[in-house]
Amino acid sequence: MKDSALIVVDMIYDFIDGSLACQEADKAVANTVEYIGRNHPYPILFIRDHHPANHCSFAAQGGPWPPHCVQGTRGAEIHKDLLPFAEEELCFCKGEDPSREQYSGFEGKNEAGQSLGEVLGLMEIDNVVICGIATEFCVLNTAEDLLKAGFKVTVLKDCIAYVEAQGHKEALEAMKAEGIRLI
Ligand code: VGL
Ligand code: ZN
Repeated sequence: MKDSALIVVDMIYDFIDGSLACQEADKAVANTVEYIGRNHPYPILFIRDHHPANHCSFAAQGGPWPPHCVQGTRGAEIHKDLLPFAEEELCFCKGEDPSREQYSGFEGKNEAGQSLGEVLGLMEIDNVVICGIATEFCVLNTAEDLLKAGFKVTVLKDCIAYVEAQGHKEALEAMKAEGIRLI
């Protein structure tokens, strides 16, 4: 599967056991590790929500969320079981601009300043397989942006976790209707 890549979205501690812990997160992480074990090697790209402490997404600034994934804290780190697969140039941070909410990882940037979309293009990837957290926010928005950009998109439905069951269900239905494959 030379032209395929796995994109692991926000499998970071605040979404797993921290301030924004999501439902089924432990299961999603364990299933992702298992999936990688069955399908490695193919490129694995990571998205990280990575906020400054004064981000507009936080309640103190009028946003909907408690502080989460604050730069330099444990809550902003990739889960230890996935860390061995994370190469620096294939980790893309988003949500760094304090004045802008950014659920999609598509414009996330690596240390060299390249975006996810750009790097997938350079790697000649056509098929993206997505897992991660949260279904109804970052997974949905990232999957939709990749689809719009012309990639074939598959979401691993046993490897995603969510804020709220109803939103999770609706996001899966929306993705399916748009032509995103759920397996
Ligand atoms: C996300 C809530 C707040 C996400 C990010 O990436 O799904 N959700 N920030
Ligand atoms: Zn966030």
